[in-house]
Amino acid sequence: MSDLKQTLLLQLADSVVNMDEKMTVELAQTYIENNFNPYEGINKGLAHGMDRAGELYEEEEYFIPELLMCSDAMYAGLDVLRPHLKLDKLGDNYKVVIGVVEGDTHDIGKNLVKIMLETSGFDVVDLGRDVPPLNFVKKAKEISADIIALSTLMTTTMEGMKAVIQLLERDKLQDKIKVMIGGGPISKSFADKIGAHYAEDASKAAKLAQDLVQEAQQ
Ligand code: B12
Repeated sequence: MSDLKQTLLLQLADSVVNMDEKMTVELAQTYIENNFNPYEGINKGLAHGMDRAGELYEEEEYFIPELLMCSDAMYAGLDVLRPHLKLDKLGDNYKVVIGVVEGDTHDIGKNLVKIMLETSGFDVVDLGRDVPPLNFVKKAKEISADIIALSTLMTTTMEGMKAVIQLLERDKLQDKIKVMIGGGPISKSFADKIGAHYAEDASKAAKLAQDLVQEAQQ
């Protein structure tokens, strides 16, 4: 990786951590003017900055207002990088229903996963956050979705993911509609336990979704 790119990625992350919206926008513009890869700008720059802000929250250096200003900076940077993401064509119109499970309002990670899925060619219906299990299944049936993507950042709301799978099983749809899950407390072993698929970050989520729809075709 070139030194300039490496430096800009670090500065992008720093500007998110420093809650500096204006600087984040300027750096994102410089990054794009140099023709660097926007995916990496998002994942290794902006999202990495948000991860570091999360660590500061855990260390009680940052509190809720700081985190919200960090996320404003991240979203401002996303507005610059996002139009430069190349749209992949998957061929068929594969559909994903995405949302944050009931009881949880953390949606930064979900929004990043959504962007990566859209740029991978999926049609994504976003149900937002604090979504009851039944709503995922209803919407997935209504649009004949291939995948339901569930996000949660809290241990207390993980069970909502299992509830979605149980509803699919009730309707005998578990083979037709794949469920992928992610978020801070989620692990592969939890996913295996409830019969879901797992990816740890937004770019891996997009790759997983592509694998799932291709598998279903074979
Ligand atoms: C930012 C943040 C907030 C923001 C949320 C803003 C927003 N609109 O999202 C604010 C300040 C509002 C907030 C509020 C609260 N928070 Co908070 N918050 C965080 C924090 C610091 C960072 C989360 C984040 O955005 N990370 C950055 C993103 C990019 O990462 P990510 O979400 O993990 O997503 C990535 C992957 O996980 C994955 N992924 C995510 N979703 C999905 C989905 C799929 C399908 C896949 C495949 C992958 C995937 O891809 C993403 C991108 O790479 C975390 C701590 C932490 N370090 O995680 C606490 C944390 C999640 N919060 C916590 C708590 C307790 C709360 C509150 C209850 C606090 C309170 N007392 O009011 C409230 C929640 C109220 C509610 N019911 O929802 C706890 C949860 C503890 C638990 N029980 O597990 C944490 C862990 C902090 C802590 N250690 O105490 N919070």
